[in-house]
Amino acid sequence: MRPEIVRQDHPVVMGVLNVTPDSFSDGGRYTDVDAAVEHGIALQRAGADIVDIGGESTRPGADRVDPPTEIARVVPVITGLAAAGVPMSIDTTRAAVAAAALAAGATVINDVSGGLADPAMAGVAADAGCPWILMHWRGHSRTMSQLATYRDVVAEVRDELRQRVDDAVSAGVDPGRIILDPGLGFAKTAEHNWTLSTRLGELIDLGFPVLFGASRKTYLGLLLADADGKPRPVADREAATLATSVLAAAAGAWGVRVHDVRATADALAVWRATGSPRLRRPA
Ligand code: PMM
Repeated sequence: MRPEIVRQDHPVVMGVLNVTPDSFSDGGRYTDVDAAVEHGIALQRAGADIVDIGGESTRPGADRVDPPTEIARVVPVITGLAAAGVPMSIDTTRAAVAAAALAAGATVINDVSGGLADPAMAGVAADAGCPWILMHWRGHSRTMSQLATYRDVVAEVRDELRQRVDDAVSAGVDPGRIILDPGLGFAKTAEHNWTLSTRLGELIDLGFPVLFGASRKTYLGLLLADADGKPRPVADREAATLATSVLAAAAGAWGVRVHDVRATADALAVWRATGSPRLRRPA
């Protein structure tokens, strides 16, 4: 296990490796095990501290896959990357998938449902004693856009994440292994994402490391829409993603989850070389 990754003091770079046919950015590119393992190794060489392996797309409207399919997608890739010494998280909402991934060599659970989707997940995390990323979530991909209603998105995300932490700790999870994530784009409109980005410090104030996952998401495409209102294509949102990563680091985020690891590592190197400046927050 690598619980020390929770205490790492520079922004952790988490590289995305989806072994799905339908994820919005890299879907279909790494369904072949060898290609996926090769890409995972390349992500580590490019500067990823950890590679996040996902076997089920969480893009809005995506259909669910059954657990054996999800396991069959991720386990061979995790086994190959573990043999190459690449640290990995498993991006799943299912306890059975998490357990299989940990047995194959993953060392962190990345649960976009924050423990809500599968009541057995907390037991797996507690037994493994591994870091557990609890993301803010209100429902599966098919329904989440209807759940994007908030009076104060930051206050509600903060309160709901605090509840997820309380549930995890009651189930025996070590609070020192918990990482939180605002869940950009999950039951959030573009405006919600911007508000959460602007007030990220209020989530960091909960006292847990915070992971920020903006990479190539729809709200960046909308920000950069052309004169006809056509969103910027996924592959052309990288410069905007880099800006979000540097700003998240400056706000005090523990880590960023990104597709282009090398560009992110370069941008964060510039941030560090200028003294890791922190954003000043209003009093
Ligand atoms: N976003 C996606 C998938 N997994 N996990 C965490 N912790 N945070 C995120 O924001 C997040 C995630 C969706 O993006 P992808 O399809 O590029 O993986």
